[in-house]
Amino acid sequence: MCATPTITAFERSPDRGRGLARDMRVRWALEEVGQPYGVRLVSFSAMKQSAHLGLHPFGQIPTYEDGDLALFESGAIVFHIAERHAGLLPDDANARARAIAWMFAALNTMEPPIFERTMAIVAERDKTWHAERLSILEGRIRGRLGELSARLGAADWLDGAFSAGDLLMVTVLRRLEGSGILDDYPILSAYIARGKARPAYQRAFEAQLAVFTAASAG
Ligand code: GTB
Repeated sequence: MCATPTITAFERSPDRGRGLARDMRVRWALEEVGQPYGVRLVSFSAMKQSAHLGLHPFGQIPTYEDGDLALFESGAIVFHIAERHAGLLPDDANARARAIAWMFAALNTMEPPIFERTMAIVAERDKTWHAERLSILEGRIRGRLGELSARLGAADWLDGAFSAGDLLMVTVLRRLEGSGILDDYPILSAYIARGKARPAYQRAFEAQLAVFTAASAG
């Protein structure tokens, strides 16, 4: 059994407590496996200073420290948690490999165009080519959502029981909430809702929201 790990999260998340920052997926994984954890909150300036850069070469959150292990990259952290605790990866070797493939699919196939769409909206709105860029990205996203929806079909989860692949996929898809895009993919909307209904998700969500609420009150 591990000592209590410590993760880092935004001192004041720009998402205003909507659970879209990537500490949410780490919190959720820790809640799923029943591992208590501590959180060190970091400001944007602290993230770029040497103490934090020693943990995270790109000066970002989340990080994960457990004894003499320090990790960055939310996917690597979730994988580490899933490997060391029961509940997020199947025991059967082939099923485990497939669940890991879904983790990569979430982060490597689905997340890039979805994240780029957010960046286009946040950072490229004033560009002359903004509308065209957004349309290209949304076309790409819709293509992937259609494929993912077809694969999921009537199943609850991507491959048998809920796994770290589902956990990452739901956090990635959640970034489209409020865009209207998910309205055209009812299978995926229901999938996201199933993920969000999990008690572990709700505990993780409340914990990150409490940080934002406290920061706003202070
Ligand atoms: N690939 C890395 C991982 O998966 O861990 C990416 C980590 C990352 O992008 N971290 C972001 C960060 O630290 C926070 S999650 N940014 C500060 C910086 O780079 O200086 C990305 C994020 C930020 C804000 C919102 N939001 O406001 O909705 C959502 C997600």
